[in-house]
Amino acid sequence: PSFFKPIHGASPPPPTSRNTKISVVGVGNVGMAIAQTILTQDLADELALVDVNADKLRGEMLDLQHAAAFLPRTTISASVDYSSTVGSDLLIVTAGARQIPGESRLNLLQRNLALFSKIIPPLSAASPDAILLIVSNPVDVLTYVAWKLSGLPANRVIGSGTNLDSSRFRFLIADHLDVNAQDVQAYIMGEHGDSSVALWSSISVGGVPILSFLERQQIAYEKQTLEKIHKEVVQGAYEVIGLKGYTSWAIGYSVANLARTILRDQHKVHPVSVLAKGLYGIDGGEVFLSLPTQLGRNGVLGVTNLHLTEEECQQLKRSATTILEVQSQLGI
Ligand code: 6V0
Repeated sequence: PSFFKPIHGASPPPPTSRNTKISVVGVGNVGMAIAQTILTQDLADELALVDVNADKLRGEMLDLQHAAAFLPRTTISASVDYSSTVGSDLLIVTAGARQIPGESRLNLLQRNLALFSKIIPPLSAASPDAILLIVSNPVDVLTYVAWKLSGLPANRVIGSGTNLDSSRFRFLIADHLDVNAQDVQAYIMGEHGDSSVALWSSISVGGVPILSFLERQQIAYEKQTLEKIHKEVVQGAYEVIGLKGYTSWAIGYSVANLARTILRDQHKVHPVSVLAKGLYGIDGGEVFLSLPTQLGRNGVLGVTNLHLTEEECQQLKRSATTILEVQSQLGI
């Protein structure tokens, strides 16, 4: 029974455009931070949560549903079954095995590979038109794995990559110069991890290129300060994990920001992990790493053609080699 009565002479509803549906796989710290940011920012009509832990999953779903009176209207569902994700526009994967003390990164990766071979095929089969966004670590290798397992075209498989690292970078530069982080244009490229590359040559604040400004003003080129800032970016995640056990809020905002650009077709540039073969001189094989990428409703629309210094180019190639070495040990 309808709660509302139709008014006199009302016409039948027009053919509606479909609801926007986002699925989040893995409702741990990261998945839930992403889910709640998506809800508060009104990015989806439907939110489907998936995890293997049925009790935690139902608990998280109810907890979010109970906020309905304070949030934009979103239908929230939760299931251990991937069929609940059918027809998604965006699939976000945060499921991952945690490192056991003493376990090598490679062993952890092997376990995550086994996990992904269970998760990705049913996900992409239920939503063959979706954009697949990988967050689980090591994100670059797992994005490559997800691309292979999903059968989706490369433009529709993206890793959250250095979108978060770049935000940490912008925050630290802004803090150092006492400006707003949103006015700082600065990118971290390459691997989301130890071999990431800070693009000092292209940093600008409010349209002013920083390095040439400092040189023109004959302010001492603070190379050590710059290197310290990059180190802090790389150490950032370890520091937060050391202090609170995991990272969640910044990755939640970072991924919601990507969701907005993709679903609202914003054509914005984000440093995210994409198939980099043939770009920026990366020619060693099929590798996903972060490049400044224009994103929209069709996923990757293109990669920007930034001018890199010779040193930055070499660092980026080294980052690609690091990822490819790990990939070659996987046997896929
Ligand atoms: P967590 O809190 O352990 O959550 C992982 C969740 O995955 C748990 O709820 C599990 O039950 C669930 N899970 C395990 N197996 C499956 C499966 N087969 N299907 C569905 N769900 C499953 O981890 P947390 O949320 O802290 O981190 C998740 C992942 O995100 C890890 O790999 C992190 O390293 C990674 N991060 C990536 C970042 C990035 O910038 N790319 C940033 C932060 C964390």
